Amino acid sequence: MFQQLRNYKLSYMLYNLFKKSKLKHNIPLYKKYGIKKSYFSSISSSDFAHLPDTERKADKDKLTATPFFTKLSEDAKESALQYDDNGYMIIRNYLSPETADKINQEIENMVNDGTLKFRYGGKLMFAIHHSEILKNIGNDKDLTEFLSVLLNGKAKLFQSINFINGSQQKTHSDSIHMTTYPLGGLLGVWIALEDVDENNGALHYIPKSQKLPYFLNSDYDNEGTAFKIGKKSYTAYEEFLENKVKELGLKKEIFRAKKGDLLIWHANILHGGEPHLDKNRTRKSLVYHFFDENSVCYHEVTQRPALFEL
Ligand SMILES: O=C(O)CCC(=O)C(=O)O
Repeated sequence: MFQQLRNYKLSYMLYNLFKKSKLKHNIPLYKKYGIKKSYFSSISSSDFAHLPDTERKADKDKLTATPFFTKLSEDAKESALQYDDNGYMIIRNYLSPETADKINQEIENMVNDGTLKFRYGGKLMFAIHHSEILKNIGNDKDLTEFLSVLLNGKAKLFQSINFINGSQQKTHSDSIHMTTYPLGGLLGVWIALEDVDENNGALHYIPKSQKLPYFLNSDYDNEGTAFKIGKKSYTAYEEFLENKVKELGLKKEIFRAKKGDLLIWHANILHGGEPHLDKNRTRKSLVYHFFDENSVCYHEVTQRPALFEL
């Protein structure tokens, strides 16, 4: 019964209405983009289909002038300069092993005392609301300024996810979960909190796949109707993408990371989690997602506007 109600846009609207203080940031944005909907209504890419899309490119002069960039190693600088082309960049040793250990201890304490609970099959969501250290890393001024240039917008921390084990998530683009108008207004920042390789569920990504179209509801026939959201399961999206990857002959890479290494991914890069083969090892890691404050942010599949908690 509850499951069925969840298919109706009206149920989400009521939920949104209840949370409306976390949606008010959309009022000026809807006005700016001419969206004639209330800010607690359902919203999806079909509401923006008539609008032009703008290509986001990181301004190289601005990027190299950021204090964050100037402090990077030569390898990380090179990686940052290729971000637009590759769809990701890597910074080795971003966090010290001591900081990573401190985070791991805080997460363990919060799991043990019930502050954090595993959701969606192994995700510890929004630890930033309970941990100063995680909040401070994600809100670091130099980092967010740098990310803003990569985004060609204004980066705002939206959420954190901690993992104890590998997510084993199938290849996907974050733009199906955290879509924006204009497209591309999202960044993922992934940090290894211990050494990670192909045996303990490494992160994988497909270089340059951010250049593919943004595959959204209409691409896998899941748009729904005026009253209902699309009824296909998320698995249908994963299968659609798996076929695309095969058809295009795309090759994934695996991020072999040392504790403290960081990878930034583009809103549309295809990525996921490798099988977690060695069950005797954990795979502690952290992801921050940042939205562009000047974009409308929503969940394409359920057509819900994103709630800003911070
Ligand atoms: O860490 C992983 O295994 C994958 C995480 C991921 O795909 C995501 O946060 O979007």
